[in-house]
Amino acid sequence: MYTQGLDGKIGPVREAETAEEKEREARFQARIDAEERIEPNDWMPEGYRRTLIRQISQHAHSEIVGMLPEGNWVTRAPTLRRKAILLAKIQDEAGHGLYLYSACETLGVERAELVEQLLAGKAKYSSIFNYPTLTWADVGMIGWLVDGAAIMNQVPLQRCSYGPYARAMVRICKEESFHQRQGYEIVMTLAQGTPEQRRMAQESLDRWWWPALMMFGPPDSDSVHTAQSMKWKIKRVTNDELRQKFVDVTVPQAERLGLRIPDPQLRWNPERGHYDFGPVPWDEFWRVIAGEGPCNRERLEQRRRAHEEGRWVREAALAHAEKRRLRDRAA
Ligand code: FAQ
Repeated sequence: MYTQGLDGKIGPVREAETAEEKEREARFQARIDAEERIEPNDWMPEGYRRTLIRQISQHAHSEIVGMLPEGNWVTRAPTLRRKAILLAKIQDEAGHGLYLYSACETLGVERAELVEQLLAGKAKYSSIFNYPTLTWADVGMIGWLVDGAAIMNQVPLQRCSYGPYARAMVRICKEESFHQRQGYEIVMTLAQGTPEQRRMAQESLDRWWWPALMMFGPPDSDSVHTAQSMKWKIKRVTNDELRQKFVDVTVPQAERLGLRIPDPQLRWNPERGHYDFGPVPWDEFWRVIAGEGPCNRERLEQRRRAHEEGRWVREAALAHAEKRRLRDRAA
């Protein structure tokens, strides 16, 4: 198994070597098997800690980079009400990023270090945020499909074995479910609108459907981390199982909207009790996560610029904290 180290480099997890180490790992696994929560001060295998840092930091980065595609529409939202809702949603995503960075810091890594990894292009964030938002319908599609997929993945994470991550997920899921509904409502308005609005919704669904299915990660057969993460109960459900669940709940919603899912092989399979669906374009997925998606460069440049422009705020906050500390000490 391979995990990302604190330096952002991927390396093999060191196996327990001595009898004492093996015994400690066995006790740890027994706690996991008994559904006990692992807390920051508890002993944990290095691989468990590194896997969590990798996953939680990627998740935090996704929330932060995820603000950019929607942010593109704040100035062009069609009404004041839509603008206010969109602003609130984007602020929620920033909040999610902050809870997640905080959860990650409980594992002994500094947030500044994690942000550095993102800006240096060493850390991943969700593939979905490397696609452009070309029309207002895309904002609806992000809420309906992207937040919908995010919730599907995050609900089981509320039962993750690591306490701080699981607890962060509870609040995040509540907010994501509101996000999903606001997206669905935007798409519904368009789907019930003029022929041009309906076309806009359909064209957007055509572009977002496959990237949304890719959010769940590669097929289980190609997923390097799933087996160990399931054993540690970091992940509770596999990538393919979640993808299937997402398809099963989303297809009837599309039917209700009168929109067509762009997959000629999609059909209900009564024997399996699930929808069968066509092959996901995995080549595209691997290209996007290797940095070659339509907007990868733009997203990182925008984050780097924002980080640079926010430098004076961070420095001012630190200077203020230092002044207060000195004042308190003198008093
Ligand atoms: N994008 O072995 P696995 C949101 C990487 S939040 C990019 O299956 P794992 C809110 C994976 O990291 C969306 N990379 O990995 C919002 C690994 O590479 P590594 C984010 C991906 O970790 C909504 C390699 O492929 N949610 O949307 C992706 O067991 C609207 C092999 O994969 C989370 O992060 C991908 N889609 O399973 C915000 C949830 N998939 O690290 C704004 C937490 C896989 O070895 C607007 N994360 N990779 O270099 C997870 O549940 C898991 O990490 C998975 C991947 C399921 C994403």
